[in-house]
Amino acid sequence: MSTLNDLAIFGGTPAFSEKLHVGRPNVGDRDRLAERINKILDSRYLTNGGPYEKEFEQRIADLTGVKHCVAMCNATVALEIAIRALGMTGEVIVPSFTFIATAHALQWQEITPVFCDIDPRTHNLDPEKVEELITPRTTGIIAVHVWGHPCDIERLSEIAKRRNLKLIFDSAHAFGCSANGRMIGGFGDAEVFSFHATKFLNSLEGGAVVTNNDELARRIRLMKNFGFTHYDQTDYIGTNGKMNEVSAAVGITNLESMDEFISVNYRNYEEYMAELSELSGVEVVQHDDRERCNYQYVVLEIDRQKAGLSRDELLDVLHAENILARRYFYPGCHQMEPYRSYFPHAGLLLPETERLTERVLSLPTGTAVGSTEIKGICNIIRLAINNGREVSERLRSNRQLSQSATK
Ligand code: T4K
Repeated sequence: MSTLNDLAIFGGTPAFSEKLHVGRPNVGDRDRLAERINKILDSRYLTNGGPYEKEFEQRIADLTGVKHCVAMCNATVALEIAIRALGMTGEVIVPSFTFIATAHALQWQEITPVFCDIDPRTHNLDPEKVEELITPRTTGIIAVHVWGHPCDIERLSEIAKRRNLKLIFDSAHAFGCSANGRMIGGFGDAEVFSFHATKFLNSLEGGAVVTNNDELARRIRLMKNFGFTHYDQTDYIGTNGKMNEVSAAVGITNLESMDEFISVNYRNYEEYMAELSELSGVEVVQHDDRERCNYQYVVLEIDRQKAGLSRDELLDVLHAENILARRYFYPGCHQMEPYRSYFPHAGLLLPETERLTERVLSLPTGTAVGSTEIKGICNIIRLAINNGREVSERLRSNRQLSQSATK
């Protein structure tokens, strides 16, 4: 591929015959998994606190160095339960630059998510802005370790303590990552991991709350099982947040391949860095090599001025080649319903979020992607960016032509 006419968006053949996805699941040893699934079927113990669920919880607790791990059916329900168990009410401060589940877990319980801006260098909550948003109705903060990069845990913890607020970390991206050398999982009142198919470690669907607080762990454990304290007795409201045995078996099996997943992700990330770091207008978001990281996300920031074309134009170019890059996270939560209608002016307080959501692009990585694919993806990005203004111009005139054809 060497000229713009070779690009699929301008009539060329797509570079990949099969679609390349962001979020293709990492799959561990199939034989081990099959053995475990057979054991589950033989035992006829499929869910409700089975042996694999318990083993998975213990392994996560050991790996993160946290006292309690409560496995759940997914991270959204885990967040909802942690929020309720901590007694959050009224208003809770969250980033808008996150997956919508962080905000929905609050609104679902009629708690108002108050969207806070981020630090453009880290993409995480800006503690100074958090402090400005605290009102008498505020009961907590939910911070997100975006891309597995730790938030400013120290300052957020200090604010939470001083202002008497609960603090949860949404660590959906951060399993296997560290902050100042300590594994993520033991910070704040509780942290929540996601083991969804697209995550670094998957259990098909799954999540967990981890905490060092004994009483909180006890409450969360009851809440995920309808609040049952004994046969035929509930002490308070609960829901169904349980992880089934097959999910736990997948989680355990994948844990055994964790080092391999990290090394593949790291190799991919290094390769993207080497291929793209010199390109004007493209910045590969860097992971901090001093911390442990799962390297699950390869994220670009596209500077429209320098690149000559916008993030969305580059996205169109890539999609035409069957490279299904994703705009994580676009738009900000405050731009999605119902928040958009509830808080139509929220954007005024979120300038960094609004700027970043227009620039970010996640690229395919993980065990389904190798060097050949990365080279192919980067060749296309280079061709498009090196001719940014011309690509942008041609896309604009193509859009105009198709608009006038439909009139
Ligand atoms: N907090 C944060 C910060 C999060 O990022 C998330 C989830 C949560 C909380 C909530 O966690 P969970 O309740 O899900 O445990 C995807 C994931 O579904 C979602 O889990 C994730 N964040 C988010 C960042 O990405 P979508 O709607 O973009 O997923 P979807 O279906 O478009 O899949 C993404 C790509 O992955 C597709 O192009 C295809 C590929 N894929 C997906 C699945 C499910 C596969 O190749 N195989 C698969 O099985 O949200």
